[in-house]
Amino acid sequence: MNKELEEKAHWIDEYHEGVRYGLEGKVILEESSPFQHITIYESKKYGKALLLDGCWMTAEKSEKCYHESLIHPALCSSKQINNILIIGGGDGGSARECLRYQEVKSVDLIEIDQRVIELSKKYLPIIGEKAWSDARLNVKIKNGIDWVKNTENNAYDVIIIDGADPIGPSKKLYSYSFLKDCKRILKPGGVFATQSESPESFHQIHINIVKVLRQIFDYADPLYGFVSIYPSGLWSWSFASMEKPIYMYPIESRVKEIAEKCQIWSERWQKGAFNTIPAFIERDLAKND
Ligand code: SPD
Repeated sequence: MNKELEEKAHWIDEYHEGVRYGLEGKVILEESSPFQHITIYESKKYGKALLLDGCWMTAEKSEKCYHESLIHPALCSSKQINNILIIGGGDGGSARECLRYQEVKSVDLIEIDQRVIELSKKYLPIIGEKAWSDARLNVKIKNGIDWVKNTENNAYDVIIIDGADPIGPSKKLYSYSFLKDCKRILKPGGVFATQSESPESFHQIHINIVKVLRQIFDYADPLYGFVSIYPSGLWSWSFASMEKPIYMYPIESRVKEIAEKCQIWSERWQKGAFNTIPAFIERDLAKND
């Protein structure tokens, strides 16, 4: 951190149910878009960071924990990975991870808030990296719910939901009707993936997401990892498919292509991450309600 920043250092906290999750640093920019309040922050420990409506979304030095965990279990296992849909993901990190695969022919990134993309490109270019100039990436500034509703059946090999928390504008990204539409537009042999909150800080929301996925798809399972800047640090991502839980079984050629480039994800890590389900979560998921 430079001297000027050192002098002005203060804290930003995400508040959640009587707990604060904070980083020391300095606000670089704050503005309100038509959709949300956006903050760009320079933190002492994790580098530049993005907050939406006061919640941590990403930071330069912790984003790999999130993006690798969301993308690689899906892309390593889907039968085909020609066409990928990302809903949200305006910082570019999910697109970057998808585009590491040679087999990927197109990635449609549907982000509702143009300012998130503009500010991420300007202040967090290290996250989107070369994805922004990759000819396979199609960015559309649109509402993801409408996009999915208006897409024909069996359109995508992999669907990734990289949304904000299910409060406010992103709530519908976790609803039964939206997720049912996602299944409709997923090709047979495809994999669906979504961030699914912290089993500790957002316990009931996490349970609800996995249960809704299990109502819609034949198989759905959460995987657990860490994102230090998020509430509790413990985070989850959930994967769903039809006929077999194929997301559990990475395809060897893809593992070979990708593993060396990853900081967190590996075949071994993924196996453990699906298995570190806390006992009380397993019990809660088994309950009928
Ligand atoms: N509390 C954070 C929930 C996850 C939000 N998505 C992060 C976007 C990173 N591309």
